[in-house]
This record gives sequence, structure tokens and C-alpha cells, in this order.
Amino acid sequence: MKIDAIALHHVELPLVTPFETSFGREYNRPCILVELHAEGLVGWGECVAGSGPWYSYETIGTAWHVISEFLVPQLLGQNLDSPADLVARFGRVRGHAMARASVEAAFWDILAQAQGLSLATLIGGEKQRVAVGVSVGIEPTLPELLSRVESYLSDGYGRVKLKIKPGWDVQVVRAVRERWPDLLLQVDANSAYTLEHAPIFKAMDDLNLLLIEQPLHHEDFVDHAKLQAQLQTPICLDESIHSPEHARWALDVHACKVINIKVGRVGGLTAAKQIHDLCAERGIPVWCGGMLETNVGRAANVALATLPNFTLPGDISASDRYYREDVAAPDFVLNDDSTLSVPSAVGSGVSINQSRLQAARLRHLELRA
Ligand code: NPG
Repeated sequence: MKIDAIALHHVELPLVTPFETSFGREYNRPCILVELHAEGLVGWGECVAGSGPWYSYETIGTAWHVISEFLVPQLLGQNLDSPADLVARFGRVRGHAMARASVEAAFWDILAQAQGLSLATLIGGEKQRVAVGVSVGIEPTLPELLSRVESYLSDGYGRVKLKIKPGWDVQVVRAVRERWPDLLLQVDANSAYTLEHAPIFKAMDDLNLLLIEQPLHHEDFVDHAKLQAQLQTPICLDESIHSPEHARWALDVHACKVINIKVGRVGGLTAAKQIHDLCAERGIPVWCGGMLETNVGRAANVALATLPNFTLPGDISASDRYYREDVAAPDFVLNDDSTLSVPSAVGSGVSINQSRLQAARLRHLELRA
């Protein structure tokens, strides 16, 4: 397929409710939407880099720079047969996984359309519905957290992830566990602790958690392995895994028993599938993480989660948990069994709403062959 043009759209949408993690509170979420034109078709991908280098070193600014200056020039006017071709063209670029993933996502969307398949079918997915949960941010007080959880449970979410940080951990998690003894519950520290905090995690070991996500340093495997050896609860790595190689290294040193796969963090759907396959071979469950995506990114996440070893519910909540007016449609709606339905339409399954895109857009750039 000959790549004719690529456009970048920097958009920002207000979140339905502010979202607080151990590195701060977000009221609005920016993203870059990548629009790729080839042979009369248009594919879309979402770059999940944030406004600042908090979760990752990548930001909207670095991603815009890397996509426009280094990735797009590798593709314009070129003939690409497969995602492997595209991945090979990006082979010289170190890091910048979120930038690479967004361009690759737009190409997968086009490829699915060209082959008359849904994205889920194209990647080898097997499910019509994917199990999902909801990620609950840090709240000003415990009563406010409990009422937030209650409201998500009444929406129908069957799995809850609580954000934790020093001072907002064991007591909070215990309170939620006591109120809902059978709830599928997990926690996410976003690297807010060190090995010296091991007693905090040991204190959570009897709270029947599905997993403890990224408790320690965002690049660490060694200390996570030491902590995992002291715990029954599985440690799940998120920030530390940037590629299939990282996944193998982490598993080889027993740094975790579960991996969170985010397409952006690992550099694209091809790498995400490779990590999925590696984990399946090693008997390690995976689940799909979320980055407060618009429906463009959510469609790719839902497709990814149809692969068979995605056996834990993903952070892929329904569209109404994030934005009042998404830039793409249709919205994803929560089913009674805490699942989202997998689009059967050709391509990613969502289309851009041009007027909403323009209303939410801060800048854009068109690059042609
Ligand atoms: O439902 O998309 C979602 C949010 C899931 O908690 C979530 N994401 O650390 O995994 C994370 C966190 C996050 C969101 C991190 C935005 C960075 C930015």
C-alpha cells in the first residue's frame, strides 16, 4: 500500500471527572490523533503521550516532534505490505514507543479496511466481548472514594483498580475490601514506593487482591523480583515493560507474575502481540491497560484484548467514564456482564466525528508524499 499523506491532530478533551494518580491530578486529557491516507483509505491511530513527562518521558511535544520529523518521512510515498514493514522502517528509532505505536495503529486500521476485516479479526482475536474494569483515582477523602466505587459498581463494573500512594494505601484498600468482600480488586502504585516499603505490601497480602501493579521504580526489575519473593499476591509490571525484550527480562528474573500490556507503552500492536504470545507460552496472564484514550485508542485496546491470553479484565471502561463528547463514534457501552462488545465493522470500528475533532483541536499538521 502506498502511503500518500499523514496528518497529525493535537486535541484536548475535558475528563468527565478529574483523575488523580500518584503523580498528579488530570482535568483534561490531550492526545495526538494520527490520520494516515493510503490508496483512497483513511486509518486513525491515537498517541497516548501525556501533557508532561510524568507517567513516561514521552509528552505530546516529544511525540509530535518524533512523529513529524523522524517517523512520517520514513513512510511518505513508500509501499508498505505489512505492519512488519512499518516496524522495520522505524527500527533505527530508540524509545519513543508511544509515537511509534500511534502511526502503526493508523496503518493497522487501514490494513483491516483494505482486507475487509475487523481489526480484532485481523490480529487473530477470538472474542465477541472483552471483560473490563474501571480504574479509580485517588480521592480527597475515604468516604468520597467509597461513594465513587459504589457508583461505578452500580454502573455495572465487576472489577475495580484503586490508585495508591504513600499515605493512601493499606487503610484505604482494607476499607474497600471490607465493604465489598467479593469484589475483583487490584491496586496500582505507579512506582510511588521503594523496597523499604515492603511491609505495606505485605500488609495488603491478605486482602485478596488480583494483583499489585508497578509498586517500585519505573525501570526496575531487580527490586520488584525481591518484593515478589516476599508476597503471595502477584506483582504486575506496567511502566517497566517497554518492549518484548523487557517482558522476557522481567519474566526471566521473576520480577512479576502478570503483565499489563499497553499498545502505546510497548511501541505498537505488533510488539503488544509479541508480548501476549510470550506470556501465553510462559503461563503468565496479561490484561490491557488504559491511558484515558478517546474512542480511537479504545477501539484498538478492545481489539487487542480479544487475543486469548488477555484473561484478566482490562482498564478499558465504557466511553461515558471518560468524555462527554468523544471525537469518534460509536461510543463503547458497558454490557451487564462488565464487558464491552467488540466492533464487527470493518477496520477499527469507530469513525471520526469531524466537527468534534475540529472543536477539540489545538493544532494540526498535514504532510504529503
Ligand atoms: O481507564 O484508561 C483508563 C485509565 C487507566 O489507571 C489507568 N491508567 O497508570 O495505568 C495507569 C493510568 C494512567 C492514565 C497513566 C493516564 C497515565 C496516564
